[in-house]
Amino acid sequence: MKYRLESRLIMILMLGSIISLAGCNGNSHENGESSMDIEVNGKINAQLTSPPFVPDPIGSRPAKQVIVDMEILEQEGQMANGVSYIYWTFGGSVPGSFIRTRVGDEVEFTLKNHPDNKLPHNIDLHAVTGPGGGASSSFVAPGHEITFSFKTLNPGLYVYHCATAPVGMHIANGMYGLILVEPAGGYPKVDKEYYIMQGDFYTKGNNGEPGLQPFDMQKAIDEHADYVVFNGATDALTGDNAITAEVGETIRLFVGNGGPNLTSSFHVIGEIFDKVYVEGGKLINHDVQTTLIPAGGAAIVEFKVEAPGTFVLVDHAIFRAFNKGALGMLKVTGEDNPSVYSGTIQEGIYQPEGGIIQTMPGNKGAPEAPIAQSVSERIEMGKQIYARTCLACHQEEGQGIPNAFPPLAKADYLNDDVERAIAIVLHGKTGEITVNGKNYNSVMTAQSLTDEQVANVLTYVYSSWGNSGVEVTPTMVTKVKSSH
Ligand code: HEC
Ligand SMILES: [Cu+2]
Repeated sequence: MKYRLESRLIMILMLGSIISLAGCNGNSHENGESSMDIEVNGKINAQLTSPPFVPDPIGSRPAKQVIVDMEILEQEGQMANGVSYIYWTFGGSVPGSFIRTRVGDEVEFTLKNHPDNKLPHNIDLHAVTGPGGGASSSFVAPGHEITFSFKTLNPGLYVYHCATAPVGMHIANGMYGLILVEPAGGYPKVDKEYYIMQGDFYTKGNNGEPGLQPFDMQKAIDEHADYVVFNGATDALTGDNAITAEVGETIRLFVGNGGPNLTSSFHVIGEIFDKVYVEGGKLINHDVQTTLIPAGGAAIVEFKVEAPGTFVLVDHAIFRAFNKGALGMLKVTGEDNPSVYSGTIQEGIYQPEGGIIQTMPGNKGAPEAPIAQSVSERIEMGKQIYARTCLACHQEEGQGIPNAFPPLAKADYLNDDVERAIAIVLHGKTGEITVNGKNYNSVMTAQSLTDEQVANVLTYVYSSWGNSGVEVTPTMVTKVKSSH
């Protein structure tokens, strides 16, 4: 039911952008007129950086044609000590590569979907004035690339994210980042700049449960986050990964919130923000303790570090910081400044003693697919492969996702024809099919598995969730393979 509601919402959103397309010719933004008239002068390749780093400031450069080349990678990474996760990324990091432009630039954006990826993706940049923020022009299947262009009309700090259905799932897996549009002449100079983005994650196992943790759709819908983190992982900004500065330096943080669900109460323990560009826009607030960053929003905060020590970045919804990972560190070195602060300075004082995240044993090094000696071994091995390869789409209990991924549980299509199912896993499937009376017309990409692995995963599927219980052997897989 809830899923269906979601897809109806997407349709309404899409309809909305079609209507707005039809309803207005040209740009109705307050300063659209003048920014649209800025002429570009030459061409450059955008410097893209992974967090916590940002590209060089724009300074006084004139508006140019800016070439952005972004590759989507689906890859396993570490969420917490001993806990891994399959992240979907823009450019190989969470958040995705930082893009830095100035107002009036013409961005020529190429989005590449790596051939090893399993899913189609796209990009919606909040800095874009146009239908779907580019999403409707950038839908790209694995092994393809697509180019679209836009002019940056409004200065500010903007979120970009994937907007492919199920949208929430793509965002929850890490598909977001920031694009900065500097005003003409750039922002005032500071000594250090960093890129930080909060995100909430939903895993099958609870916080700290070791191993490869699949995405949990129901927890995401219920907004029960297992992890709330900066830059995609609990330790992305702690210990050796801390950001650094020296006493007396001015710091600018570009802070975004990918969500998908939670609003951030962004705070640096022991600092006061001298300036906050509220919501990443033009309005500047002064002397701020904690700034709100909505899901799908951003803020720019600036402060000067006057005393040495470790300053801790948190979401001040404080259980998230100490129990779910929303904690980072800024290490400031230099001379004590007793006129500002003269207490005991202890590094790491705020490390979460909640402990689970820190002490879970690693769970790496499972041997590479050995040969199953019995049906029960085959099912056990198949279960692992399912979790790694199929679960993202067909879901934990094989229930699928309505209108997107067909069910495997009690699926007539699956149970009616074993050889057809083998062929689908080997070669992928496109075109309309009917499963349990519902139509699906989507793409399943071919899975790169050995014959043994295909046999194991299908045997697991057939033995689960009320299916027929057939054993699929490697010989059967080899036979189907050679008949194509
Ligand atoms: C990227 C998402 C995705 C992944 C990963 C994926 N599938 Fe699919 N699968 C689909 C889609 C979409 C269809 C429907 C294709 C169509 O509409 O033609 C489908 C169809 C099927 C079908 C036939 C329809 C049915 O419900 O019986 C089977 C069987 C199947 N997949 C098994 C698997 C197995 C086993 C794996 C893991 C080895 C897997 N799939 C991985 C998306 C995926
Ligand atoms: Cu995506």
